[in-house]
Amino acid sequence: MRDVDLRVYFIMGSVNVPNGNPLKVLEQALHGGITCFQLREKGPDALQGIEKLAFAKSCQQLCKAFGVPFIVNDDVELAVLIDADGVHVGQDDLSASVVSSKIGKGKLLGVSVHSVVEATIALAAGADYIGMGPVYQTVSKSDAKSVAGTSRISEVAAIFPELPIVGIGGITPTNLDVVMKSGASGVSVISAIANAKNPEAAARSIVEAVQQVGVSI
Ligand code: 3NM
Repeated sequence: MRDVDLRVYFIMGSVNVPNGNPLKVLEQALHGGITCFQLREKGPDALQGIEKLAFAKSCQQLCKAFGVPFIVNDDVELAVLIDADGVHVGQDDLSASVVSSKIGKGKLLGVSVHSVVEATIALAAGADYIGMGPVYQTVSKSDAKSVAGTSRISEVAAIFPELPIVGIGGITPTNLDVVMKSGASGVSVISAIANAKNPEAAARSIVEAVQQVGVSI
């Protein structure tokens, strides 16, 4: 299991910033102190082909400049092509074990899970961390499952104490303490940063809230 700093894990695609400049938002989030970034270019209006490739490379360059891992959601070919730091897959995407063999050792593998059984399978497939949600109601994922709270996170954390977990779904600076206290290593957010008037300040307030729970950044 490779080590990754998941404490403030920002996820974004161009569709999450419809009226602004997503690269600017990412840059501001990096200035604000995010510790990990995932490019999640999904949905009917998502960039495709060469535009997606160019956008991914720009995001990757920004992350590199800040020493923050750059992870690609689902698109293993893209991740391999541009030598991303890792890939994140859901249960409906390519199986984690297939992804693991495609990206090779040394790259990060993240898997979204919703139960102890799925966590067990993800771990066996070589997952470096798992995402669990939606903890709260989310507006950013149209096919999100029903709100799960934090009980499953506690359950998985108790069984696999070494497996890093990130909570996801509707997380903000004011509701993340219970997520961290349930055993998560960090929080993943889209809208709390992407929809903020000031993404840098928004990222910083998440960093500070995580610190207050007792995890130093
Ligand atoms: N996955 P926001 S919820 C990408 O439950 C994603 O697995 C989820 O966005 C899951 O921070 C979600 O705006 C969207 O709620 C998170």
